[in-house]
Amino acid sequence: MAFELPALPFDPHALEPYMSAETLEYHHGKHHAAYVAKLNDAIAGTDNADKSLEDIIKGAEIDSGLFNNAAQHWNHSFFWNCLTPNGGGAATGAVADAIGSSFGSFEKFAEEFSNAAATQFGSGWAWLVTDGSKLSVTKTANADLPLKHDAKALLTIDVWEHAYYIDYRNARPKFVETILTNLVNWDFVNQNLAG
Ligand code: MN3
Repeated sequence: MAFELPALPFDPHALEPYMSAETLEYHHGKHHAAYVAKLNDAIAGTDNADKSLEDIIKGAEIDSGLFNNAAQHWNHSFFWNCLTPNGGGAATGAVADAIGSSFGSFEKFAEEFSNAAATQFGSGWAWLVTDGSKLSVTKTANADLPLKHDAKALLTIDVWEHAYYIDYRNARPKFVETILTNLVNWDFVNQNLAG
């Protein structure tokens, strides 16, 4: 079964002025779409054609073309759900409690997460993850993701330049701060913690 580009979970203009429709037109409509198309080309007629996306990622060699396109399809599908209009600010629900017990305070978490996003050298992702008991912050390069390291992703920010260059030029820290302040979908993060 071929994979399909998922529709954005919000109107392309809904995240303005923090993330423009133009950014989403390129990031979702061109970059994410290209990962899906290349993934489908890579699995067509192979044993992977009938596997789940997660099983393809777990079985693929890291940094291979198959891994990169499968993981980037997973990462972007997850990232869109991490964003919502009128989101951001302090965490809510069970995630707020888990952040408090794991990091000491929301401010300490935000500092650690922002630092991971800012210091990921080159393309990659910053993550809030859980090992089943404790929450922690990680960063990965290129297409790499927590699933490949036996951790469960709760929240991510894409820090590839294509994620922010149209709206923020080279100011990656401002992009990250804006997402944390205005766009994080804490309901989705809570679903991931509970699921
Ligand atoms: Mn991206």
